[in-house]
Order: sequence, then structure tokens, then C-alpha cells
Amino acid sequence: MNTPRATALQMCPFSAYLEAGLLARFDVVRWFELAPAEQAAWLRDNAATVRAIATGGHVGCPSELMKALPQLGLIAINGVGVDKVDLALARERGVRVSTTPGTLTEDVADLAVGLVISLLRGIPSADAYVRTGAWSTQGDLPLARKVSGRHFGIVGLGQIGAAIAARLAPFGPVAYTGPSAKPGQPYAFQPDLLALARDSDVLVLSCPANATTRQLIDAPVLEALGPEGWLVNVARGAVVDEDALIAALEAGHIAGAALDVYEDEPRVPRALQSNPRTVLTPHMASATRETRQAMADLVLANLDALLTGGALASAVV
Ligand code: 8YV
Repeated sequence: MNTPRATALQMCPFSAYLEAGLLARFDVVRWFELAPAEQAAWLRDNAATVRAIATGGHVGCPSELMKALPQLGLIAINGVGVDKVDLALARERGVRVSTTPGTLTEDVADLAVGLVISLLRGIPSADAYVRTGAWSTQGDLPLARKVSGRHFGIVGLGQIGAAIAARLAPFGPVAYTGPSAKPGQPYAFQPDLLALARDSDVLVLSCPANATTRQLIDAPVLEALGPEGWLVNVARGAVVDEDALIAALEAGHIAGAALDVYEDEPRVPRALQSNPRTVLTPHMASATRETRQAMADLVLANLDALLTGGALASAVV
């Protein structure tokens, strides 16, 4: 007699490769496709079959769901953000949590640099200018702003922040802030965020979202960045007070913002979409085929460890 397969809940769409890997190992329930009433009904009969949750860093796992699954062994995050999973609750319930560290560092840093250049040189609007034929009828574009020689401030010099700093250093001086100075890093540590914002032309956010960093970038920080300062966010929307950002952009208190992440994804405030001072991307910093494959392999390695009782490849809990 065949042993029944364990069930995994899938919390968001994944690449075909990762979805095939999940199906090869589990009975997969596409949780994000069920209405709340269907989820409740499913849980009444099947909660005890669930051994794993596969989820995105931007989606995580609701605490109520974690509590409803008595046999849950692992929440495998396809990403590095743990802000949408209550790690203390997981610890309390004996649920392990894994992420995909190191797999997406380069991609996120590459996109951060792309956003810096796009923002100051106006590449997205220049592209539209050529495509719409405006070039031939309206002549040259207004002049953009120079990237080389700028002062860069990094908020959060973890693995990703350090990769961003290394890429930006050839353009101009880099300083950073965070809970403490990072030994061995060649960049200037500035413990005071307001001072860093004041001294930076471009402030790049690469810190984790947590209780300490929630709405860290508020009106005073944006004012310190100033009308000749730009904000780039590849961290989490929650790190920025989005209303204050919109107000600062509209009042010209900062020069512009390039954002890959938002407070309430995938909903993006109209005021950001229509503002000519913004460059916007849809949380795509790790979205390359190469990196998504590496992330998927690590997610599957962690799930295999759960099924075989081996050591998790990259556990955070
Ligand atoms: C991923 C992320 O795009 O790593 C993270 O925490 O937010 C992103 O890199 C997302 O989790 C994809 O599932």
C-alpha cells in the first residue's frame, strides 16, 4: 500500500520549474486561488495533512494559518525577507523556516544600480519619447542629471547593501547607516540616518523590514535628503512612509524616487504612478531566470530535508 503523500500549501504563483518541483514531492494546494470560505472548509477536513508551506518573501504566512496546521514542519520562503512570517510563533510551535540567502544578492544589487541610473538619467521617459515619435516632432529631451560623482547613502549594509555599495563605489563616495558599523567595510559608517540623508545625493534602501525599520523613511528624513536628493527602494514598502513620500515628491522636497517595492503590493498609489519624478518597477529585483532557478533549487533542497529528516540547507528558525 502506498503511503499517502504529504500536503504543501502554495501561497503564491511560482516559476513553472518550482511548481513542478513542488508537485513532484507533495500534494499541492494552490492556497492563493481559494476564496476565504473555501480555505476554511478545506482546513476543517485536511489541516492535519499539511507538512509544508511554500511561499514568497513578499507573501509569507498568516499567523492564523500557521496556528491552524498541527503537523506543519516547514515554511519554505522563496526569498530572503522574513517580515511576513512571525518567527517567534514559528519557534513556539516547532515550525522551521527557511529562506534563500545568497541566491538573489547580485540581482537585487544590479537592479538597484539600474534604478539609480534610470532615475537620474530619465531612461524610462526617454524610451517613451522615442517610441511615441515625440523625438521627431518635439526635438531634444530636457537635460537629465549626472550619476558619476554623486554621494550615495545605503540604509542597511547587509549582504545586499554591501553588493549595492560595491557597485556604486566606482560612481562616487558611499556611506551607510544601520544598527552598527560593519567591520572590514571600506565605506563610511554614519549612525545618524538624518545626517546620512543630508549628506547623500542618492539614498538607497536595502534594510530588512521589521519593527525598527517600519516607516523609517519619514517626512524629516525626506526633508534632509532635500530637493536635490533621490530615493531608491529595493527593500520593502513598509520601510517608507508612502504618504510622506508622495507629499515630498509633490512638493519638490526631494528630486525623485525609484521604487521596486510598495506598502500594499501589487496596489500602487495613483499619486506615485502619475508623478513624473518616479521610476516604478513591480517588485522584480530577484526576477531573472537564473536567480529564480537558484532560489527554487534551494527551496526544494529545504523541502527535501523536511521529507527525509535531513538538515535544512538554509534555515532561519
Ligand atoms: C522575491 C523578496 O521576489 O527575497 C525576498 O524577500 O521579496 C523577493 O526577492 C519574492 O519573495 C519572490 O517570491
